[in-house]
Amino acid sequence: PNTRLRVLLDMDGVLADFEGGFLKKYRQRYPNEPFISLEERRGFWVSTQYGELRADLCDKAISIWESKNFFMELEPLPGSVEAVKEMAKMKNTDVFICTSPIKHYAHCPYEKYAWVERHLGPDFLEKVILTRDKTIVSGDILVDDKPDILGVEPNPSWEHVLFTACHNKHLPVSTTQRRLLSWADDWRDILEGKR
Ligand code: BVP
Repeated sequence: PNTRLRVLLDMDGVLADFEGGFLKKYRQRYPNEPFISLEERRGFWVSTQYGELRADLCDKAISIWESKNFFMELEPLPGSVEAVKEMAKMKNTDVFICTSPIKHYAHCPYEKYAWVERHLGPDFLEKVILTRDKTIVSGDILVDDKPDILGVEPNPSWEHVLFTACHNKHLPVSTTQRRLLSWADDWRDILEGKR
């Protein structure tokens, strides 16, 4: 029997502040356009909500995360770097970063590796999984802020723990899906419960 616990951690919205980084750069680049505050964010897709605000704002939003240095310059979310480092040192625990790059590949994949090296150290580059389909990756837990994680595998091996973000905090609490409210929440207890 495998006694080790395998934890998969999403990057954007769990380790790196995608929403905060997006809003800051969107407002800098488009100071005269309307924007959606983090309090008003609803739904996972930023581009969809901007497109609903005004049709042309969908492409303006996309232009932000397709720009060079967007992913590289994201700030770590509070406590994320410390939590990952502590988790990776825990006995019988394997931690991987499981993240979906955007399809505009000019900068994003490179910058995701650079972010990991900078904030978590070069040894962590071994732990990066870039995939557009997380259901085919096996693990015990996937911590992710996206409410619906779908792909070709109908029964993924992991339990999805929903990481609270501005866009998902209003969703009704599911009876089946557990939440991690932030990195100050009891992630250690969630891990222990899966062993
Ligand atoms: O790399 C992120 C940004 C991008 O999707 C990826 C989500 O990856 P995970 O967090 O699931 O690993 N992204 C793209 C859009 C719109 C594209 Br059109 C968006 O609105 N929000 C978003 O996060």
